[in-house]
This record gives sequence, structure tokens and C-alpha cells, in this order.
Amino acid sequence: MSTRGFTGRRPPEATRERLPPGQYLTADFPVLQIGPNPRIDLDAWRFTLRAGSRPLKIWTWDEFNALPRTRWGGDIHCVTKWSKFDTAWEGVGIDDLLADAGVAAPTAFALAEGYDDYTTNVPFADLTGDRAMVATHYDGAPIEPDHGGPARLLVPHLYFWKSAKWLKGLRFTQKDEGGFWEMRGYHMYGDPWREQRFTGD
Ligand SMILES: Nc1nc2c(c(=O)[nH]1)N[C@H]1C(S)=C(S)[C@@H](COP(=O)(O)O)O[C@H]1N2
Ligand SMILES: [Mo]
Repeated sequence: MSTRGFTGRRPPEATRERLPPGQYLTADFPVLQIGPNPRIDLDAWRFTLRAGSRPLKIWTWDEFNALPRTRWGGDIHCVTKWSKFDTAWEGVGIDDLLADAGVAAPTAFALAEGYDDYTTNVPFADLTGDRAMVATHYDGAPIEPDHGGPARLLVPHLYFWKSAKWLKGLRFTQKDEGGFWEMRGYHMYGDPWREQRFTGD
């Protein structure tokens, strides 16, 4: 009888079922980004919703924090193959942002923009229906700068590169425009369960 699978390196059944293909479980929270943390002063922080270059609504930090709050708990999956289970987030749902702006989505596509000029595209449908938020808290505390505080996008059903840190706004685009990593070979959608890591996956 083969002993493969009994070496202790294979995760238990319950863990395997929660891990998308090619992922491994970590208890750490790795920090991944294209450059240094941007300096963000809360007095100067703005969150802007745009259609192309036209601003639809701009919130200050205080205005943003007066919006209804939402929580989400669950697993996150990074394209570099780590997954982290049972993460806990709090922030403002994109549905609530849109409602406060009093606008319907003008196009089907959005680009999330970070204060470090990072961008990533997400179909607008993936941001609504309680599937995404602008998170301000992780594990009950304000999100640390390393993880995108004061506010980051959280789209947990897609690979974590879609969850833009230091979020400064969302831009509706006419077409599905690739962001920073999508222009460099990452998948336009990024579903971890279909292992959509790179263009063509
Ligand atoms: N603004 C911004 N957001 C970003 C990035 C970045 O470089 N800048 N990197 C992305 C990538 S590639 C990953 S894997 C996750 C990592 O988030 P973490 O550092 O909180 O684990 O942030 C994503 N969001
Ligand atoms: Mo990443």
C-alpha cells in the first residue's frame, strides 16, 4: 500500500475542500505590493466615484464613515498561492456607496484605483450584491497601512490582487480595461476556483 498522502504534508479533508486548486493554507498575512506604502493623511483622504474622468461623488473620511457599515468573514486567496481562512473585515458595502451617491452603475466595468497609482479591474456585478466592500477594519481594528489602511477594496471571491489597497476610488469604464497586473499578464477576471491566474487560464 502506498504511503503517499500519509506523510503529514497533505492537509486534512476539511481544509482541502476550502482550498481552491493550487493553493496552500497559511496562518500568516503576507504583505504584497508594487511599491512603498503611500502616505495618507485622513484630513486629505477622499474617496471618489467616477464615470470615466467625471466625478459622480466624492466622500471625505468623515462622510465615508457616516455610511452604513457591513461585515464579512471568510477565506481569501492570493495568486502567489497562499490562502488564509476565516478573515474578518468591516467597512462600507459597494451597494451602500452607490445608494448614497444616488447613481446607478453607468457601465458594467470598474477600475479600482489606489493612492499608490495601482489599478485593478473588476466587473461591476462582482462589486455589488453584498460581494465587495471598501474595508476599513480587519480583525476588529483599523486596517494597518501594510494591508491597505485606511481603506482598501475587498473582493474576496476573486484573487486578492483585485482587492486594491489604499483605495482612492472606483472608476466606471466603458470597456473592461486591464489594471496594473492585468496589463502584465494576470487574468482579467481572476476566479481562484477556476484557477484564473494568468491570461489564457
Ligand atoms: N494599492 C495597491 N493594492 C494592492 C497591491 C498594490 O501593489 N497596491 N497589490 C495587490 C496584490 S498583488 C495583492 S496579493 C494584495 C496583497 O494584500 P496584502 O498585502 O494585504 O496581503 O494586495 C493587492 N492590492
Ligand atoms: Mo498578488
